[in-house]
Amino acid sequence: MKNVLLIVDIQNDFLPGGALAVADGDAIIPGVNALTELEGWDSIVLTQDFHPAGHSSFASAHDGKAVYDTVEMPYGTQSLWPDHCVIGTPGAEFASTLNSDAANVVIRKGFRMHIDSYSAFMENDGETSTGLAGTLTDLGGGDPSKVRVFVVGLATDFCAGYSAVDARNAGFEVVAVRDLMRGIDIDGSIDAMWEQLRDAGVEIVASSDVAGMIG
Ligand code: VGL
Ligand code: ZN
Repeated sequence: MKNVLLIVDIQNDFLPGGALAVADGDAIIPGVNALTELEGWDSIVLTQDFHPAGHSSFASAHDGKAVYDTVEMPYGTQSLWPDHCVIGTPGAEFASTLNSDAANVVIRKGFRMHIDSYSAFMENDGETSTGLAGTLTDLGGGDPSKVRVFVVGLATDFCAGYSAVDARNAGFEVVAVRDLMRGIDIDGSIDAMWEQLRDAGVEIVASSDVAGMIG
């Protein structure tokens, strides 16, 4: 079994004071850094939400729409967000306290003007791959079931959660590290995501369990 640590969107705009702040988002950083220091990872992947100015997922790009409203896109319903993680701005950068140097792969997502991407694997149209599934399948010698992806990061109910679901859909073993995730919570979306993760066959563990699993 190959073990991969997938660190989702620990960027300034998702931390307290940021444009799309996740409550307590910064509280997970020491624990995430501690995981990066463990021996035994075959790959450490960072995702970076990375939007051009005026991105179609921003409420500001739609006349008469407010943050958290939805719009119909050709690919389905899209939630609208404050402007965040705009390419070239400090908000798009990784948290300065994150041990980002530990990662050998960085996946940028949401950089196409007309498609948002919550997941590290698939953009919101459900068709456009980020390439990560191929990279990790290669790590397993062509067999995704030989790769286990440990998911941490932000936000539980959006990018981290959908990354875990899509990792299962791609055939990987998936572990969500529950105390190293934090959510946004729109109308119960955190609880709904935990249910979706359990239904998808994602294993849910505490960060203190991880060393024993990859050792
Ligand atoms: C995210 C909403 C919009 C996330 C990113 O990282 O969970 N959520 N863009
Ligand atoms: Zn975004």
